[in-house]
Amino acid sequence: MAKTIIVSNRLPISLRHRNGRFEFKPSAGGLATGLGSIYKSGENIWIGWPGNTVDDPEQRAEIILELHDLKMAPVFLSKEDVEQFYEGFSNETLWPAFHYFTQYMTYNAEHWEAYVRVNQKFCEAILKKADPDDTIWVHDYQLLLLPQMLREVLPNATIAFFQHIPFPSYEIIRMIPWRKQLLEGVCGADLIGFHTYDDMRHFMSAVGRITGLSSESGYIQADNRIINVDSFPMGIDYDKFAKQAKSKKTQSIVREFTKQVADQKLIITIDRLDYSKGIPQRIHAFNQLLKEHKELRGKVSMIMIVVPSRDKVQSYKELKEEIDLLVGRINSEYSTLNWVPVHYFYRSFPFEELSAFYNMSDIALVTPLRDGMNLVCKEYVASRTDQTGVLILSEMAGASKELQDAVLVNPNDQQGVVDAIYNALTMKPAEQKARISSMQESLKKYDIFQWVKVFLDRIEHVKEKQAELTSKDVDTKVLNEIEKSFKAAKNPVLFLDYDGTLTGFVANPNDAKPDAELKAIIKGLSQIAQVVIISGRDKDTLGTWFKGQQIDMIAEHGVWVKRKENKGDWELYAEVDDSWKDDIRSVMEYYVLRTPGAFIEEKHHSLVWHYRKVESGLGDLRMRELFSHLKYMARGHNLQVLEGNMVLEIKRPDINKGRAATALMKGSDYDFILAVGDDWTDEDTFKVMPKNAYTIRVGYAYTQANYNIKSVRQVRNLLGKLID
Ligand code: GDG
Repeated sequence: MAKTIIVSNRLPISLRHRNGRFEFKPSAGGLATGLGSIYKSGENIWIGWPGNTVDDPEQRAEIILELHDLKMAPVFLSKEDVEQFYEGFSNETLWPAFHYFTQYMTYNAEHWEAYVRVNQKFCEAILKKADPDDTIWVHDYQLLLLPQMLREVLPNATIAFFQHIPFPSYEIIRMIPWRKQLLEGVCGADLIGFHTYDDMRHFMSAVGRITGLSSESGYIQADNRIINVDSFPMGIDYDKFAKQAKSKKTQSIVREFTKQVADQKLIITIDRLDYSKGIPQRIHAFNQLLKEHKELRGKVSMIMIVVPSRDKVQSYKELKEEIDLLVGRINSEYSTLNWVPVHYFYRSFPFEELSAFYNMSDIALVTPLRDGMNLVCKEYVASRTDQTGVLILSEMAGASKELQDAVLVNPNDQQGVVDAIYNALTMKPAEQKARISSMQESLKKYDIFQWVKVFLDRIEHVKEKQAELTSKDVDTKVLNEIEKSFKAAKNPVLFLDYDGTLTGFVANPNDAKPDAELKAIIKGLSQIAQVVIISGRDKDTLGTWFKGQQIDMIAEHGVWVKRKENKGDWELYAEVDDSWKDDIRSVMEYYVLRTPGAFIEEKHHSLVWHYRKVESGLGDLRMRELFSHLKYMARGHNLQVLEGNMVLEIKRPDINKGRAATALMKGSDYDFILAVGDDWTDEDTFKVMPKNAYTIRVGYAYTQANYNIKSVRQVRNLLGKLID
């Protein structure tokens, strides 16, 4: 049976040296709990770094055995790997970039090489355990290259990726010299998840701009499959926090702690040591509060827990020094014999004590400058057994998108934070309860278990969608069948769209003229079958490009036709009334003036607004504006507005390729029909084809056609095979 493999940089345990021996300490983190039911069942396994370097082969063997019993497998990293891959590229390049701290980014080629090397190490460790149809769920920014590395060896595996930290704007991603490799690495996955919609939007935009892959409504179209990108806001183990807060143990700690702080109001802050968490800014705001509101001195204090982290990285060392200094300054300025403004702890606490801190604090001040999600704020809400308390939450944390009942602040707006704390201190209990209980409802529903379930269900959904598409793939079997039935036919006809089908897209439509290979294919086919080029192009262009070829041509989606037997001119296939054009053209011209790179193409029966050469993003924006403008006008003129590949076209609704193809086939008895096209205009052709026709859509989009084919190259190969 196929199994599930969880992969993350760190295993959900810590390996510690103690008196020459190793000890494992399990991690009680949210992710480890949420995934517990997954990796502990059946043959499933969690692969990752145990968090310490082990050089002795005997010790390694021992660790492998012990971890095996815990359903884990280690990836051993050398001291150099840790310095260059983990502290280096992961934490000095990617972490600051992804949190918008570009001033801390380093661009070190050696670190990059180590990143590639260690991702490869992970890949090898996984390959030792994985079977071709397993599901592999990769976590976080340390392993961005891994999905593609795995895909190359296990093309049919189910690979998913979730990023726990933010994904920044393209403007930041483009600064990284290895951006393309990183994005291509992630795109090896079938499902890519982020905490918020903004993260996913940024990712899709970066992929489009940097790798050139196109995407629509959360689906990226890769070469031979679709990739789903979606947002999955991670939850916490709600019941665990709610239960712990009520437990005897925690309540006795609460009593003991509160005795020591008397009846002061308490503000809790808990973070890993990190510049993204906005710790100094928070101390400044608290300092300002005490300065502005003298009456609060002696009555409110802040409990500040900073969990040691990455203290070997220079920027973290400096941050620690800055925090020490600021806490020293505020405490020395305001403390009295029975009151200190900031109770500062640079260490972590056991779970029961953490729970007590949440439970006894009147306010949680969670003000990161950037945070993928932030679980501390959710844990605070879950620990409020009597539903009082106020959560002050930064707009820059992913959690703020869900927790709209928190008091939301911009962490850079010091006065805003000061005012928020003041308001929180004076907030009426009824309002506190209304806010906390509404947040509790939502956190209960979307807890970590629900998150895991939704993510895993989505993986299945993507695989089903992919399967639907690949079942329609023109594979060798289908190819042989088409060839065989073509060769047996006495009266075959081929309807071939031009742009995107016989030739690729280029920035200037006039540069897409047929090359020597294509001309030879068309010539070869025309000697053994009836060939119909069916295109949206204007008749003059088609006429020039295929001059001398023994083929039929349908131009402008069916307005004009040129039959090979009537050697002469083009015939009008549809009556054309173009009195509407002047009005529409003037509107389109206005959008050309506002959009550098856009231009209008005039066809006999339609006007086309092209934006392929417009700055990406701007083109889309203007197209949407023009679309709604034209839709409004179209009603008056009885016209149809259609969105194509980087174009917006407005035309008469009764003219389409389907109608033209039907007219052309009338009276003939074809015993083989092939229709190939790549966009919505070709769907009209596919729709009217008889049941026994072979209809093929280029690219992996949903279609009425019977088959999908990967690319123009493949179309040419198919046609070439028919001539052989
Ligand atoms: C990354 C992303 C995203 C803290 N102090 C103690 C303690 N903790 C626990 C908290 C909480 C966890 O650490 C911190 O989680 P956060 O989510 O707040 O932050 P990161 O570590 O930066 O996590 C973040 C997360 O991944 C998940 O996707 O939310 O945005 O940066 O669970 O409870 N636990 C104990 N004692 C402590 O003193 N026992």
